[in-house]
Amino acid sequence: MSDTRLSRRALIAGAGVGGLGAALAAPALAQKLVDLGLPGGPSLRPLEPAFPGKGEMIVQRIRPPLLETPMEVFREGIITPNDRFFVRWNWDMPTAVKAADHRVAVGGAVKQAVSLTLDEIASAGETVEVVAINQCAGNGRGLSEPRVTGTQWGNGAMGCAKWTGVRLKDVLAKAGVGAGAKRVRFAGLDVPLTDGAPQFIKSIPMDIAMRDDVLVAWGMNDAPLSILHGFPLRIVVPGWFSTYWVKMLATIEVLTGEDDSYYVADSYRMPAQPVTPEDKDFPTVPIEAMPPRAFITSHADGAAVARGKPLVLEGIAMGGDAALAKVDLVGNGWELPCTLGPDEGPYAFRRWQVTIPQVTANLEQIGVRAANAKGAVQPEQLVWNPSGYARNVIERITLVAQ
Ligand SMILES: Nc1nc2c(c(=O)[nH]1)N[C@H]1C(S)=C(S)[C@@H](COP(=O)(O)O)O[C@H]1N2
Ligand SMILES: [Mo]
Repeated sequence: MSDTRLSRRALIAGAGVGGLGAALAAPALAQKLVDLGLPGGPSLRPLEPAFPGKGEMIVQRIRPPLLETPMEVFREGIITPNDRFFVRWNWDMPTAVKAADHRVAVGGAVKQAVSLTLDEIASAGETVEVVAINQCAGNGRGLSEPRVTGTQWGNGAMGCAKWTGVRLKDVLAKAGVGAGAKRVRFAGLDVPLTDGAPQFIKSIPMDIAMRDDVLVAWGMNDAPLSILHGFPLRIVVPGWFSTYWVKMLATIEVLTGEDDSYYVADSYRMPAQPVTPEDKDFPTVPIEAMPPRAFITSHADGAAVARGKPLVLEGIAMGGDAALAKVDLVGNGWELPCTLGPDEGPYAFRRWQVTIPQVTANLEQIGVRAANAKGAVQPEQLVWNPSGYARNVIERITLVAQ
């Protein structure tokens, strides 16, 4: 039996109840700290193995959980293991979900509103697997200068997994998309923590919703989704920031107009043109497709390297919403092309490697610059914005010759 069928079976039969309960309410935090190197604010965070199904994670917030992946995890491969994958919930997170009772309501501008069981979702169409990066729109926000508000993430609010599910368009076909459909909106089971606060609901344009690789997914790296990652079902939009990847999917709603809900119309938006911290009134655009990024994973900032010897640098890169085209090592007056590793598809991390023939002095402020197939290239300077969204400036480190 293939992995795919196994994970489908796990969805329908095996994973009856996903639950966290007490473990999440009161994790006992030990005292191991990690320094995220955040300028202009507190930079130390607890490093904890205390969360269910998780190894050591950087704790940004306990409840609802905001857990960041330590950068060394990205050394190991292009797939981020489930137990080290970052976690983000905007509001409270249900801690028990019963698969047998779960339904996904498909309504709005449809021919026939339906309420689907997990079995009906799993058999709505062909099972599809996509390797794709799930990256928070605020990833790296804590590195912004000047400082911005929001979760002060380092660069570990990202991960790459193999997602298994059915196409969203096949699920929509169960209800039949009605005339004049413009967008498709998703809601999960989670509710706001305070009365009157907006529910976390998000929508995507119809042409994106109908893409062959946009999924209603139940599998993450061949395991059923855990509660933290949205058991039993989540939306996967490869190439787009994960704010659209709604977890614990409960409602799919076809809209005939623009979406005026808070998290689309008012939040998760960037200035349409670059602004300064003094600018107050400016037009904004929604954060959608991801730009290219690259990271050195073989060496941390300030690491010692051997003088007089060749130096091999390694890391990961992503194209964003298009395939990675190239990665160059830059800084110190160089521009050295990097060799790319195996290609797992346009939306996956890809490894890169480069050899500096001989280290003669400190390597000051070196970085790697990714470009994608659409011609987007990482900028030299941060394009600052008030929420620190979509960071993709070239990340720099200094290596000390010894
Ligand atoms: N139901 C639900 N889905 C959600 C969210 C949420 O708060 N509720 N947060 C979104 C945001 S902002 C991010 S970054 C990703 C995080 O996905 P992960 O926890 O699986 O890494 O989930 C997205 N889907
Ligand atoms: Mo996010």
